[in-house]
Amino acid sequence: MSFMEQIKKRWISNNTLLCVGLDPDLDKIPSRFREMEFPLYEFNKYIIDATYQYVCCYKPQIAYYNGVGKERDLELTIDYIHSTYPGIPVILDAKRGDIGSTAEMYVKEAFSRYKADSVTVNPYMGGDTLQPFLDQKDKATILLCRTSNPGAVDLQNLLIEGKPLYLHVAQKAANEWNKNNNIILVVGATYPDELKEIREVIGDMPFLTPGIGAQGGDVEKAVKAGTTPDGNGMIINSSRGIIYASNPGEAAKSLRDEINLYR
Ligand code: OMP
Repeated sequence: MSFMEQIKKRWISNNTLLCVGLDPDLDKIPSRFREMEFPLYEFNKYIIDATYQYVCCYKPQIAYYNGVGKERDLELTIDYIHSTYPGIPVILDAKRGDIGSTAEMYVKEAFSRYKADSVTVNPYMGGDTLQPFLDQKDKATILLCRTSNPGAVDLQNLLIEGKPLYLHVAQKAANEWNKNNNIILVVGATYPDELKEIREVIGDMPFLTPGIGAQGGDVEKAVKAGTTPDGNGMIINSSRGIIYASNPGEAAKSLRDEINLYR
């Protein structure tokens, strides 16, 4: 089953738009995991076992692993999700993007090495650099469109031909690049007006929406602005807000329920 089919199924069968971000920091995880051979993997297993019923997918951010030489923990984590909870897809958050021949290697990294189902990509080098990702019909390519951080305005809001750059990205994605129907857009929860504006121009293309929890995004505003008319269309990520909660299972359930209130 393709990523898009899996995520749509999971939105409905498990009634959830929540994505838990697996961004474990060795300095912040409980000390009992630190002495283990694969500390980040063991911590992730604890998070996954506590939250799997409440999520539509998981999103490990690659820097938390390769920044500290823990790539094996990432491989083991993705393998654990697929083998223990089949039907829950994995987004590798790597924000790749480079000329075509290098992009081919990034495709191998995400899909052959790590066996992710989807990957985040920076679209600013243009359509040819996205093609190797988009050619993977069963995988989803998640393009940065309007990110959640305060400095997003520096470039993404610049007006070009009267329109902010992020709208150009959204429209190119919807009208030119999405021949295989496998594009998702990153639009942060911290900017609900932009969520609404982008939703209006792109129809029902899904959003990956980070910025809930630690970054302070408002759940009600984000869900109301970003969902499609059927109450789906969003993958809403929280990383630190869930993984460092005293009870991650309860935190995931409560965020899923809060999201569902406004769908
Ligand atoms: P928390 O703020 O801890 O919930 O983490 C947010 C996660 O989403 C991190 O893995 C970020 O790298 C990622 N992210 C953003 O925070 N903002 C964006 O605009 C895009 C992403 C992303 O692509 O996932």
